[in-house]
Amino acid sequence: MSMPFQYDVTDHQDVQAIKKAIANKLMYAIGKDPIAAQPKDWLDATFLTVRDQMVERWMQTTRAQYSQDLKRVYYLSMEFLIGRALSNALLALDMEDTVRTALDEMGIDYDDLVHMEPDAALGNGGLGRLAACFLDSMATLGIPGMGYGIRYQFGMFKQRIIEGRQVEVPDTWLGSVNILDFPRDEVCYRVRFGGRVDMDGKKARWVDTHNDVLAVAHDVIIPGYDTTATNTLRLWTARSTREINLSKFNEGDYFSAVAEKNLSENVSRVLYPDDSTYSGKELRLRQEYFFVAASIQDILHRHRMTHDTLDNLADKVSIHLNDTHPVLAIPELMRVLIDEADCEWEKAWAITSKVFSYTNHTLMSEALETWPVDMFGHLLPRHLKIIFDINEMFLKEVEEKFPGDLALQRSVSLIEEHGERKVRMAYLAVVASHKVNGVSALHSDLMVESIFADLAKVFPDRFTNVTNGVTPRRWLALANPSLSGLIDREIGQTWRVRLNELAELKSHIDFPKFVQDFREAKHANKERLAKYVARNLGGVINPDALFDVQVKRIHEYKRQLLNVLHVITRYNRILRDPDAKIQPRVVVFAGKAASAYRMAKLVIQLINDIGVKINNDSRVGDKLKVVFLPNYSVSLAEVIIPAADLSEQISTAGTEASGTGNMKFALNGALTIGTLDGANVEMREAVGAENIFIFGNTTEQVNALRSNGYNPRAIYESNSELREVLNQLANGFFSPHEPERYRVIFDTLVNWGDHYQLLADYESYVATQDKVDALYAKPDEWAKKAILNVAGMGHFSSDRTIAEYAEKIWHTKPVQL
Ligand code: F68
Repeated sequence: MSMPFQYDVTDHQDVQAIKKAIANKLMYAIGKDPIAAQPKDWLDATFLTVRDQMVERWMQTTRAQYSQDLKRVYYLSMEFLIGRALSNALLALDMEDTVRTALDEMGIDYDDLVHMEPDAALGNGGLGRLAACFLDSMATLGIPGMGYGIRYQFGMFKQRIIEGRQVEVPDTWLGSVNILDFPRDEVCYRVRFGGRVDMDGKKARWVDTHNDVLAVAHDVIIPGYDTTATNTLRLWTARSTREINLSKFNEGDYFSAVAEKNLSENVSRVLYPDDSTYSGKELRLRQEYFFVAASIQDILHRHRMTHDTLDNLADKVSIHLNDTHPVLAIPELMRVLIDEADCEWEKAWAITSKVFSYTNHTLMSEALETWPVDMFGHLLPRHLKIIFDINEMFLKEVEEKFPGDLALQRSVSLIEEHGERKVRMAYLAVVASHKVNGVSALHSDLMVESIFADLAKVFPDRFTNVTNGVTPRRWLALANPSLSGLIDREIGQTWRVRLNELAELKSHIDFPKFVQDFREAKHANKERLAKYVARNLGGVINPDALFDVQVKRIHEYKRQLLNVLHVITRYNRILRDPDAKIQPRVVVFAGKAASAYRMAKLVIQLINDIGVKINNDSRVGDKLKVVFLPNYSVSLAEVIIPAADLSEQISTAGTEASGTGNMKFALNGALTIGTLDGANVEMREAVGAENIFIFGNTTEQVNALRSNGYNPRAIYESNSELREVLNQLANGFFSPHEPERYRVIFDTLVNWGDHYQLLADYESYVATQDKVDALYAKPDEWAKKAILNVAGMGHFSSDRTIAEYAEKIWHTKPVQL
């Protein structure tokens, strides 16, 4: 697209100043002569230059936050999936054009440079990315917020696909660029483990701890968009309390001297790469306590700098728990208040239960954390005692409200008593928080009907909903310049901070030129993805085909397999009638499987196997291609999502808490094919039922099948197309060298109950895919519906989400600058 009057939007003086600054950084901070500098050196120098600009804003904001004595929000999360920082910072500071020109004049390509930055992949999936979107929105809205997490040495593993199988490779992101973070050696707290407790009334002395470790802070600046407001993400790294064990060292045993140091520093070594089942490992419990213990000390330290009492803590501090992973912050705050700040138990509890709030992200029982009482008591004896005390007080309250209901008491107890005794972390979170929220309307309803049903009887007003959102800065402005530029031309640029303004696009579907330009923007993004595929996989995909995309963690409940069943169905149809007209499709998959999740890994292998078969079948040609893109990440998502025509959101109804990919796709002009699950339900409301492809059973129908008997084999027997597909899996059609490879998938679906009810939804899914084809054959009608999706996504900005948290839960106000 060429603009008729292109003028230089960058100020010449700014460009010269930036050039000089980058050259200075290159010489004086990196120590490189520009003639000898490598691309990485230029990246670092640019980073440092941009960081200087951020630091001024950062200090201004920090000073204003202190002087206005505002209530602060602390967002505790084991995961922050922030992705690349440089391009995001340049967007926030409105410096992209200036830096691009400056680099260009120095012979450096801006796009090459920003793409060199590795992702900070300190998270698994949706939960971690949500935390990153929230930081962006809190900064942009000026809410005094701070993220606390762990600075893992190894983030989310890198995924390689070797002979169709996932292979995990360590992610050594810290080895490369890490210029945005400020190490704070002086911000350092001791975190204790083990030992025993000497009681003195309700107060205790926690003594004889061992394997203590130091938590050292690293600060990452989080710039707000189009505001001087910035926030901080503080990540903790473990450092041994003794650099090396001197006595062992002196005895000549160098290795065990160093081994001890390594052991204690293991606590921040690696992110647990599992988003579906909690590990139950002691190291994980250590990680959880490590980061909350440091965070609580830091929070109280900051409070005490400007207040001489903890009595007003709940007026000045809100601590938000991102799932149950940081829930140990509750007994930790109680411990500090009682044992160290001489608070009475009742007062400590009054403060604690006003400070905390908790978000639940899953209803799946295998993901709910419960820690064996034995392990817990061994590692955190004082905290276990506090939890027992909280439980005693709480069960008394239950007895008062529901006298004699022992079944209820057993059901809501913080300690699971049958089998090995376990601490129920989600229950502790509910009992100690003043608000508990789910992440979509449906999920929040189900939450109080299922996992928290009995707790909701005790605390009916505690539960609420805050539907997720995504930041439009990264997920539209940065990821999709073609569409962003077009939207700017139509409605101006302020949608970046007021996403509801996208609704103005609705009336523009009547302008053929706009519809045409919209189609061209989508096409450009599809070409960009096709190039990526050619460069990274060597395959050719046709940008004129329908791009049908499912990218997310690989999990049975997300039903990538249902998608596969449809792909094979299409393949069979093509072979059965090679001359029939059929809408060409490219079906794109990406996502990581937890390393121990056998079925998820097998699904990855299956996708690759069917890809080999279908993509190399000359009878199929361009009609169908299957692509598995390795190593799904934030940066890869930024390339894939803008290129999608169709977004697959096909989880079994009632299983996906919200989904946030669904929002990113629709915001980028894809139509959704989805079940009535998670936030899909609200997206349908927002974009209009006629602009989304909904199929399959509802949550009620899913539950009815579960309780009244579900017979997948009967479906298998009665549907011939489905039977053919499943037989191909059973008989090795896609794995001729190992015919038994996918029999377990056949059995899971046909003989072992098909827990996620793929077969129940198959017919409806395939019929809906046929409707998708029919609509795609009318490109303008398709484009208009896609535009109405973009226009309807205003509600799903994380700015709206954060504004709701601030008002309903945190009661915080923005800083005045
Ligand atoms: C990570 C670690 C553990 C132990 C358990 C779960 C996870 C995790 O990553 N969970 C996760 O991503 N949940 C997702 O949260 C999103 C944000 O709320 C939701 O949109 C998704 O529906 C939900 O699955």
